[in-house]
Amino acid sequence: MKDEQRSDWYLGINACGQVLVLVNDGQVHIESNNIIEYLNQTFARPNQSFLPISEAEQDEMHELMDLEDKLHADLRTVTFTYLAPDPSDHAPAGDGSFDFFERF
Ligand SMILES: N[C@@H](CCC(=O)N[C@@H](CS)C(=O)NCC(=O)O)C(=O)O
Repeated sequence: MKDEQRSDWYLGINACGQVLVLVNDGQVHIESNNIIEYLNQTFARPNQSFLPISEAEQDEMHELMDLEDKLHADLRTVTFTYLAPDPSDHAPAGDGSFDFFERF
């Protein structure tokens, strides 16, 4: 909300300036879909996958993740071009709350 994703510090770990980023064991991970897969590979216990077990459900999950990935870029364009082009619009109200529908 404070555009911190555009700070030098943040751009140093994600040159795209997008949220989110995971730093684990000194390694930087970007792209939420890749982070989901990384978390599953790194932290899921045997027989306790975070992801669906069946191949059909995994295929469906990957289709949905791909769809979201493509849709997200379009939503970003619409948001920053038409809905909130001024970065000051991104700042939360005084108490830190943010009511998207109240603004538009
Ligand atoms: N493909 C990226 C998209 C990340 C993305 O668009 N993040 C948004 C927040 S949900 C963001 O950083 N918006 C601020 C900006 O683009 O400046 C991912 O899935 O990690």
